Amino acid sequence: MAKRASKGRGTRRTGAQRPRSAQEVVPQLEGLEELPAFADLTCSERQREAFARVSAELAAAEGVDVSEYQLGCVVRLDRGYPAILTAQRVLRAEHAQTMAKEALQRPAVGDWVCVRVTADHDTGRVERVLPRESDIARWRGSARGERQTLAANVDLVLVAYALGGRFLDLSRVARSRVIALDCGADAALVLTKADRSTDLAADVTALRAVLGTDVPVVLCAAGMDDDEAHEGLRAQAEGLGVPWGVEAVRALVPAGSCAMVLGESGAGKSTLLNALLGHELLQVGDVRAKDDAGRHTTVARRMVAIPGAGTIVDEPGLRTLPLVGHERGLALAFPEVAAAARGCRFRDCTHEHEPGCGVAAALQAGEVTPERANVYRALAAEMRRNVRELDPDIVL
Ligand SMILES: Nc1nc2c(ncn2[C@@H]2O[C@H](COP(=O)(O)OP(=O)(O)OP(=O)(O)O)[C@@H](O)[C@H]2O)c(=O)[nH]1
Ligand SMILES: [Mg+2]
Ligand SMILES: [Zn+2]
Repeated sequence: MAKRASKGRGTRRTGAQRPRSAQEVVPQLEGLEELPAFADLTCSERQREAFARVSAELAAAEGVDVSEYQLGCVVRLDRGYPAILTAQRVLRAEHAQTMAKEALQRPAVGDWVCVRVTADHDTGRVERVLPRESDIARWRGSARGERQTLAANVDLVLVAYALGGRFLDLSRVARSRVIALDCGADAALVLTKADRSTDLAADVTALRAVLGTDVPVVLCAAGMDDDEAHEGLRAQAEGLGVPWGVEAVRALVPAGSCAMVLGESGAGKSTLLNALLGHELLQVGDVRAKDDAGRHTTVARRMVAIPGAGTIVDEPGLRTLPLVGHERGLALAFPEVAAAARGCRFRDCTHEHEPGCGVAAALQAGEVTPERANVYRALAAEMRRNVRELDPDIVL
């Protein structure tokens, strides 16, 4: 039986209550299960060099021994408090005051950091975040909001999308991939709750038409217990040429690599990770009967080591994924449409009705499909709108 949230929503602090200290809010280190081993995490050469440089500089500036600085990886973030894994141990850490003063990047899960650990303390202090190989971020609070890093140094974004909803949200799936590519990671689509789809073939065909055939797609129903039904779905998936089940997800995340799950609340992300782990580590929540919406069960960002594979970061569900300045990601996700758009007569062509439109010509010539052109147009239009809102003087 899966662990379930006792309440629909997290209890909210009211103004009258005193703020709780870190010790009260943050789970004790003893309770941190399934952390990866330090040796299983991959730190790039560039990050190692940065660590050597930064720790030497800090040691010289502080007049302390360089051995007080260690290389660590942020494996958990609970309400902003990181847990850091070093070659020696796992420790809670606070942020160095200089980080706020100098407006330095705050660490995210997956970040490699330079952490100061003194022998008489059981907590560390994050001094610097080392350069990121990828930075999976989303725009929070529409176009005038801010970029929020969800996870760093992730190789692959597992876009979790639940089948059987009111409609198949092609734009949601496409935008998730655009964001992953824009942020320097690859993306794979994990279609969860396959048992709820009323027409698996139609769903897969429609998604493939928009994503193209080179995007890995996996079908699964990790939250369904019925073995017989699983076999039926596996056969259907095989018939459609789509890898089936939890093992197919595991195969996407080879040892030494790091992935994260990205999806709406209730998409079944934690359920999937529990199935990969082989036991119910992560809390799973109900969805609202009315509209299938999840209840934001996962609140911590947390890296778990998957047996026989790499690591995966469980994430809280995200309702919106606005596109703001993701042109590069859009071009990477839709290269043939972006190439056609470069041939448009007008620089601000919307590819809807303008004369001399390269996309319209490519559609005519069959070089671009209507399914992909439609989603590209919609996402590009959204980006144009958002950038205007961000800065009314910019014309795209
Ligand atoms: N029918 C069906 N239900 C599933 C499946 N996988 C998950 N569920 C249900 O979907 C609900 C939400 O699952 P979670 O794993 O908590 O979803 P989540 O994406 O982690 O949600 P947040 O943590 O809120 O972001 C639970 O009631 C699960 O039992 C599945 O394969 N089939
Ligand atoms: Mg969850
Ligand atoms: Zn055009």
